[in-house]
Amino acid sequence: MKTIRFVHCADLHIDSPLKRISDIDSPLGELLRQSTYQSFCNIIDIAIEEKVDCVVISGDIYDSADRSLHAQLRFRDGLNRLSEKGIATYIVHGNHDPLNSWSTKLDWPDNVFIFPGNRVECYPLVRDGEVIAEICGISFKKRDVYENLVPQFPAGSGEIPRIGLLHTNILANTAHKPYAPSSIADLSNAGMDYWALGHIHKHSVLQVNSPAIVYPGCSQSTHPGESGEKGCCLVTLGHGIEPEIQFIATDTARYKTDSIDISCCVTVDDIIASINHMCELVLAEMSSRHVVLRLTLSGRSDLDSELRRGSTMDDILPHIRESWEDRFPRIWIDKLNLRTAGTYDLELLRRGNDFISDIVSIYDGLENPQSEHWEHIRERLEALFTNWRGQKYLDTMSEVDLLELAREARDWSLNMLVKAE
Ligand SMILES: [Mn+2]
Repeated sequence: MKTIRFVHCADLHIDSPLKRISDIDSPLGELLRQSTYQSFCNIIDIAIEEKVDCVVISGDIYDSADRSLHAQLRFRDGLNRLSEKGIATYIVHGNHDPLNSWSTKLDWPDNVFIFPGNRVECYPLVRDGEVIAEICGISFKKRDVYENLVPQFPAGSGEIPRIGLLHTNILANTAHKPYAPSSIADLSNAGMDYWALGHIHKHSVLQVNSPAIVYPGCSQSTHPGESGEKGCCLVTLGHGIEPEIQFIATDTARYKTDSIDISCCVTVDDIIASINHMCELVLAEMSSRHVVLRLTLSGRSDLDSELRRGSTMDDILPHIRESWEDRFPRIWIDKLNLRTAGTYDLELLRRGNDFISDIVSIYDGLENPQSEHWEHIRERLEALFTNWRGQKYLDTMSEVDLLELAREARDWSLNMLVKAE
């Protein structure tokens, strides 16, 4: 039995505008705007270098349903390069680029298979005149598809590898809109060897075999909420052997959130030096990618009150940005948050007999995760964290995160109260 090799990508969001980043300088803004297309070009390069049999794309090629002709022409350029090398491309559309907004005015290269939206279709993958695999899929015909599409996939003969292409939200994931919901059990019983999924922007292998169920994640982050590496999967699939799934980063810009403890800093210059040091480390870690960094200053420091005075923080940020302006690849500090606290003696405040000591004792009570305060807080927060819209912007919080947040709130309160005395 022959093995096949293919590239699986999804959620390219070509020509996505910048999201949730303000006041970025225009040369870097342009680089970030190009990053979705650059990443797609990198995927095409990998497919050609690796001499794969085909490329499968599991939806959200464009960022919006009113896709620009520009984005479509660029996408077609990439497919042309594959077609010239005899590499077939199989495409389904997702909620961001449903078929009812798909341009019919363009000619697509040979060997490009676009799945219809009204039924599951299966196309053969042919090598040297022989059918070596079958690729089945269905597109979103409109944006809001809330039915489970998996039961429509036909059973196969079991003689050649089969790949299923689908833009879907695995049922349990409440962080994303429940488009075309399905479950691991549904997918496992559909007679596929590999499920090439799209929609969830974080790469994950939900099942390694029988069948493999894979989200490659988006190919390029488009906002600070999507941190970490992004790319595609290079897959080797043969009947009766465990699939080999290799994630390859293709992104050209990356978003990172980090914090710096400034408790050892004696002067504002020390803080600036620490931030610059971190920028240096982050650039080295990102190996030739542009970086958007969101930083938080933390720790107890005598500098706390100085940092909170007047426009100190507003002055530090442009100063640092300016000093990194000429570096390439670029690094940009998108936000500089302040989570520091003063160096007051907490024990002394606790022993007092006043409003401040009451505040400290309330927060001391929160140190016990079983306390009834927490029960109230969790009740209030639940709706926010189980809602898909809330989850899109907020990470799930562990007990440790909540305790950390409570301490932060205590420090904020005490900073204001102790200073006011
Ligand atoms: Mn998407």
